[in-house]
Amino acid sequence: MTPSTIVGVADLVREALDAYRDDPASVAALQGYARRLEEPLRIAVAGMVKAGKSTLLNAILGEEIAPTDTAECTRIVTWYRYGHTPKITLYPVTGEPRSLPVKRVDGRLVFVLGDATADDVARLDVEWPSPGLRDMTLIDTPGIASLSEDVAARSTSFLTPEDTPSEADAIIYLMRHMHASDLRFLESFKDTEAGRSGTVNALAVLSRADEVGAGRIDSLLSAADIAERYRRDHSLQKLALGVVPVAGLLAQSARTMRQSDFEALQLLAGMERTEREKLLLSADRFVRVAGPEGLTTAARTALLERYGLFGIRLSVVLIRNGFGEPTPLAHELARRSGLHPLLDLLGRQFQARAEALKARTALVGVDTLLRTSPREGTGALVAALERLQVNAHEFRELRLLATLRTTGTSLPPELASEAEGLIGGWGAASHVRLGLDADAGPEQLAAEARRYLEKWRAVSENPLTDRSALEVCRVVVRSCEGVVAECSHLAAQPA
Ligand SMILES: Nc1nc2c(ncn2[C@@H]2O[C@H](COP(=O)(O)OP(=O)(O)OP(=O)(O)O)[C@@H](O)[C@H]2O)c(=O)[nH]1
Ligand SMILES: [Mg+2]
Repeated sequence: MTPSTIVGVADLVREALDAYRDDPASVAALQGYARRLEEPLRIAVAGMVKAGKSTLLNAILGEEIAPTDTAECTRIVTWYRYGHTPKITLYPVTGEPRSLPVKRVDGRLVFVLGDATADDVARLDVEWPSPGLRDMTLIDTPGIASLSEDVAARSTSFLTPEDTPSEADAIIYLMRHMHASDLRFLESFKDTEAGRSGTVNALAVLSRADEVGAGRIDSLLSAADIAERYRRDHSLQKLALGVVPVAGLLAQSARTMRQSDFEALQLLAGMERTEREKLLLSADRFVRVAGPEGLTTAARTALLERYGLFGIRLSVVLIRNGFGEPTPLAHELARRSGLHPLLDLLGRQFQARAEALKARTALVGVDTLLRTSPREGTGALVAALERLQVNAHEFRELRLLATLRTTGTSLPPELASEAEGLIGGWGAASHVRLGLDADAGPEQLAAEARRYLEKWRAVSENPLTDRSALEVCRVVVRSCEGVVAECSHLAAQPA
């Protein structure tokens, strides 16, 4: 993002602070937007009840901290942000925030609410020294479309509030099947957060992907097929930047594999084949039927909870095929869980354009304030805001991306697809825009960007190009110029 846009947005917030200085509520909101610009990008993990949100959050961080399957705390919006030392703060609906003891059972945090119930808690804030949190704050949210409307309402009012920007800059949305309520939610996230700026800032995850094929060893292949179908589904395409299948439980446990897990899996792999197949026939049998010597019922239950039947079956196959040490096995399981493509998308779609997404949230906030509480003398602010929205190239890219994915353009499909890549639709990094490998050198990048620049200038000057496509051409040309400038600058620097 060009520094001028960030500076422009920060200046705008400052000027608004001055204009509303006698209104404490507006000042607090504006100070919040200003702080958000300085903080890491906020990414919420959302989805229906038991979609696997907390488990996936742990998998992304590579640590089992977020509690899963606990009755009370899954109803509370919980923030995980970077801190040098672990610290938990409870923000009640009314009253002063207070610290909670940092208590962990089996690795996971246990929130000791004391006399308070989930209804009394506005949010929990966990500071944690997890490297993954250095450049993103993750927010675990209660399930939407819960049986309890009250729980669902907490997430919707948090993620898609009526008259303020969303607390999250982007979301990872989990779904086990595509449901009408999933689409409705994504629709409202898009409308609230980005409606006026027309942006897509959600990634969809086909979660608990190992369960798609009832835990069969090819479950993830079936899940990949379904995800591909969703990806091509027009109603989802315009709401999410990508759809990836992830077996979150496997990813979480693989990233936190313990020696005792490995030994238990080794015992299973060493069993006689027919005996093992009988044992691994179903989750129920796995717990009920006696296993190999040394693997108690309690140990089997624990293993099943951590890896699922799919994870156990896959581990056994892998161990039998030569993965004889915990670390390589853990890496292979993580790789097969589908987590890496998600992390890759997170990096390309969210983190690489974090500044633009944060700036946009701030603009939505100031815009809302100016519209809902207009006052004399804010005309200049309105004009400055509009100028930023219209002219800042990052916002033009985000808007065009949404257009290409929704209404489309009059460009031929192959050009539209090329435009989508060049404006950062597959990721904001230069090599991704140009469709080159990550190790492409600056000279190669610059040459390729120049080639695209010339091509798109020609498209825009071609009399056959429809007028309505000219704005697309302008944005693409500007994006190419940006990449040329950046890469030429890099190429000119001593190696
Ligand atoms: N087989 C399988 N089970 C999973 C997976 N992800 C989560 N689970 C299980 O599903 C249950 C719910 O997981 P959570 O991560 O707590 O789901 P959640 O969406 O946070 O649930 P709520 O916060 O209560 O809405 C737990 O028993 C998990 O072990 C997965 O990828 N595969
Ligand atoms: Mg949860």
